[in-house]
Amino acid sequence: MRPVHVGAAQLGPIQKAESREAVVARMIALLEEAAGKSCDLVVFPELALTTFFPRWYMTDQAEVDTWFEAEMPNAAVQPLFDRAKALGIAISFGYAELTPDGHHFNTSILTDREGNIVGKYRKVHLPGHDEFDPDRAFQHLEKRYFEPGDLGFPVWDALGGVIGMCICNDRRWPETYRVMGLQGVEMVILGYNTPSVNSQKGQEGPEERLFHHRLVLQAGAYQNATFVVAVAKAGDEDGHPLLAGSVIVDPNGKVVAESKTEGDELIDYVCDLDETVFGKETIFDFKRHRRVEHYGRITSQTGVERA
Ligand code: ING
Repeated sequence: MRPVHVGAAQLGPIQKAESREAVVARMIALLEEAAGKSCDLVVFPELALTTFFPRWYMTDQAEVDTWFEAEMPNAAVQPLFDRAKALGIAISFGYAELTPDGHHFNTSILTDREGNIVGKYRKVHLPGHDEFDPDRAFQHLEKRYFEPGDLGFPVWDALGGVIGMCICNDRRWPETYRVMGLQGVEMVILGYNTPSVNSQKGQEGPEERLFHHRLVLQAGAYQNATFVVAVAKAGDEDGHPLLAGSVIVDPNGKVVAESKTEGDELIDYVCDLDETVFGKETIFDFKRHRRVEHYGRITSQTGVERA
């Protein structure tokens, strides 16, 4: 048994006018609830400190940068780090990272139980577009405000196992899980802010979005014999609905815990990392079954080519 009691701390909506301090207080309340359940790790959503600002078209870089954190931790989030350390709980959350040399990333971090940052990931698959698109019901300007991540898909030895991170749209791409799977990942933790409606296809609503959301998580977990913990920022942000559906998925692709609301809600599960071993030693024993001599297109091509 290698149990990791993980808490998925779903956040309800964060309005554009809401302060980071108010959000951090909500995160600490979920952390306290997780401590009451003896969680070892608490995972918060993507861009957990602010509203999903990529929905807003901005031309003034100074205004854009107000949504970013120039240091981590910083004064606004220090109370969260302090409380997590006091409770001996590792945490992970997403935020907009502005580096000292002026780069902008959609980032997540992982701490140890003493509040030290031990892992950082920068979102690789940026969805959306970089210029105002009048044909969309609403904007999704992640390609405008962020650069693609430059850290790859690392994993870390933490909490007695092998932990990896990704962010939101990354979960839709099988390469994300497989690169971590090829490093022996046993738990992938991720946050997401997913609009409930497709901005380019209005008839694609929450039911279909929820179907695709669960599909990719269950596939990623099963095909790499890993737990997957996916945590939403959910609910109506200034009139823009975000999908809930936070889930914990086991290495067989089964959903073992799921949120019921669109608000601040903690779900939790004791993940025995030893449950990943059977899949890794049998059906997904990569070294025994993979035939890399036939996979060249996956890294030599970006788009579709016939040759
Ligand atoms: N949000 C969405 C996501 O991948 C999206 C964007 C939704 C892309 C549905 C494609 C289909 O969940 C973020 N922030 O990536």
